[in-house]
Formats: sequence, structure tokens, C-alpha cells
Amino acid sequence: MMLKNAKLYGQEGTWNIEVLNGKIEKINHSSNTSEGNYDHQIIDLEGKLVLPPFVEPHIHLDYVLTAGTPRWNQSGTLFEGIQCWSERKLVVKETKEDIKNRALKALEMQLKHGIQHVRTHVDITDPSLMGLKALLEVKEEVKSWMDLQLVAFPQEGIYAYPKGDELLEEALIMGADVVGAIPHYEMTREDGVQSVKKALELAYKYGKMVDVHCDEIDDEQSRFLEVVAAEAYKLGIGELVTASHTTAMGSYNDAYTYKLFKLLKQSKINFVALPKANLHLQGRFDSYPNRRGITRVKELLESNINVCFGLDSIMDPWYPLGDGNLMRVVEVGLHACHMTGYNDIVTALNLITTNGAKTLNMQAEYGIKEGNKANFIVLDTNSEYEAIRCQPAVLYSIRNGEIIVETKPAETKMNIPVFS
Ligand code: 17E
Ligand code: FE2
Repeated sequence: MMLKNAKLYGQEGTWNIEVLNGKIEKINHSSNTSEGNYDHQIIDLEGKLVLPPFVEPHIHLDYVLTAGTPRWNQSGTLFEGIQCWSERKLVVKETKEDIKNRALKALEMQLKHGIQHVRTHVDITDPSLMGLKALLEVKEEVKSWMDLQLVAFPQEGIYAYPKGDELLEEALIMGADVVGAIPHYEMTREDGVQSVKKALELAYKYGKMVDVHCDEIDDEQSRFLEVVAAEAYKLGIGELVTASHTTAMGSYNDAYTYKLFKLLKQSKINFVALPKANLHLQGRFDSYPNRRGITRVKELLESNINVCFGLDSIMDPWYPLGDGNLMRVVEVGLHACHMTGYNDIVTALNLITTNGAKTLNMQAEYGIKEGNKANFIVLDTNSEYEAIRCQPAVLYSIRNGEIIVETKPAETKMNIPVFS
């Protein structure tokens, strides 16, 4: 395959990308007319924007498409979401196949929207570990078109749930890639601190990554992030550690945050912000003014701390909407985080590409470089700026040099003379 006249994300000019045996053989400036070395097919992109595939760093595939069963979350809070899910586990008896089918439907939505790499949390506060068994099979079944990482996520607590710590360890032995935790949901602050330490210890013991649901609450006193960062720093595994949500940071005072940022930089941990999910879930206990409940994305990025965006949910007890489209998460996130300056806009797609890859610790094999796998997506636009403004279709998703998804953009016919 050769992709002719590609506008590479973040670069000037247009380029020809030669693909041979599933890998990127050569990237030449379009003006270079040498013969080239590639497999049969040529596609002239006429300056369309080419990027590495989108990365979804945070979704709950075992929860997708369950909203309303057995009941809807009326308050829109995180806590009622957990309550609905806990009730569902008791009354809706799903088979492994049911869970797999829901997860596959969500993965299909994600694939259509240009995603080829997904990190999913899987609830392991369930003595049968059914969700994990289902997702371990899904991971294997989809690997030709989607890379999946599984987080062993103790939704109802490592200590608040009976034998949560043992289930967590069992999940790691069964093959989960990442250790999770939810310190703000434990019964006491001390249990929360202990749960973070436990998660990091287990990660160290089994050679796994860490991704903590951290301070997903509008409580300015919820300060488990400093524990995550300090423990990661002391163990020297910061780059393998991620703090997701951290919405309490939107409520911290500036003096504390100043001190915190020094530790965050030192620790090298990653952040996942989930703007659509948390705009919906947070601020629910406020009257007016009503908080946005989002972490300090702009300030973290300005401090060279890695931040990426995720969707979190597709129709689950926590969030009633969602269709797997990360471009829309970026659009909402830029607004919610006051990141609508020119430079914020033209670099915004970092939030769902390279920054996500770094969080998943797969940056070494990610990106459009000679020698890498021929994995890319093509957007129906000619610039980074227009990609954000117009939310164009993903025309192609290409994996190992094969077109695995092709989309024809909608066509509008104007019957008004001046426009036709
Ligand atoms: N579980 C949780 O603790 N927080 C969330 N935002 C979701 C599930 C979706
Ligand atoms: Fe989450």
C-alpha cells in the first residue's frame, strides 16, 4: 500500500507513506518521485490528515449498555451509579456470553471511531470474577483489530468489599494487566491510603501497571492523589502508574496544589481526564455556583505532566449517553477546561493519541515512523484546526497495512442556486 499526499499530524507539507509487509517502509516528501517499494494498492489522500490510531485509555467494557437495568440512576451521582451496579450484580444474572456481547458492541463503536487501543477497567468485586473471565476471552478474540489492556478494578473497594484484596490478587494471577483501586470509596481515609499502598505493592510484586480511580469526588479533602504519586515515586514506577478522574483537584486550594504539583512532576505518573463523564457526575451536591468537577488539565499539561482524555462509559449506570467517539470527548474537554486557545486547539489530538499511548506504556511501538506497524487513521479534513472545529469523519482505519474500516462521509445537496 502507498498512502499518497498525506498531511501528517503535527507536520507541514504532504507525504507519501510506503507500506510493505504490514510495516511502514518509507515516508517520503510528496515531491519525491522515486519508484518506491510497497504492496500493490495506492490511495491518493489529497492532503487529508493522517494520524496514528486513537487510544481510549479508560472505559468500563463490562458496564456498557446496561443503563436502566434494573433501574436508572436518578440523582446522576457516582454513588448512586455504584449502588445501581451493585444491585444489578445481585438481580440480573448475566452469562459470560452476555457480557462478551455487550463489550463487543462497544468495541465495534470504538473501532468505527478510529480507536485501535483500549484500556478497560473490569469490576473484580464479584466472587465469580465473571466480568474478568469474559474480558480475558474478548481480549484474545479481538486482538487482530484492537489491542486491549485489562485493569482489575475493585469497584466496591479493596477493603470495603469482603475479600476485595484477595479477589484483586487473584485477578492479577488470572491475567489482568493493570491494578486498580478506588480509595475515595473505602470506608475511612486510612483504608483509602492502605488500598493505594496495596495496589502499588501488588503491581510491584507481579510486574503490572497501576490505574487508580482517584479522588472522583468534589471533596477538597480527598487527597489520595498525593499517596499514589508518593508511593509510585518511592517504588520508582511512576511511568507505569496512572491517576484517573482526580476531579477533587478541581476543588483543591492553590497553595496545596502548588505543593502537590512538585510531587506529581517528580513522580512522572500519568493522568486520565474524563470530561464528558465527570461534567455529568460531578457538581451534583452543589447549588450555584456549580463546579465543573474536572481535574486541572491545562495546568498539568503546562507542567509537562502527561494527560490524556477518555470516555469512561457507554450507556451505563454512571452515564446515560456515549457512542465511543473520542473526538467529541476532546471537543467537550477543550471547552470544559478553558483550552480553546489556538495552540490548545491545534495540539488537542495529542490527548487521544500520543498522550494516551504514553499512559498505556506503549509509546515505543506507537506512531507513524519508518519500521513501525502500518497502523493509522485518516480524517476527512486538511488541518488539525479544522479537525477540532468540524469533527470530520474517520475515512479509514488501517491496521498492519490493511484497511479494516472505511467510512463514506454524509453528502448534502444544496438546491439553492447561489450554493450549488
Ligand atoms: N465506576 C466508577 O467508580 N466511576 C465511574 N466514573 C464509572 C464507574 C463509570
Ligand atoms: Fe472510570
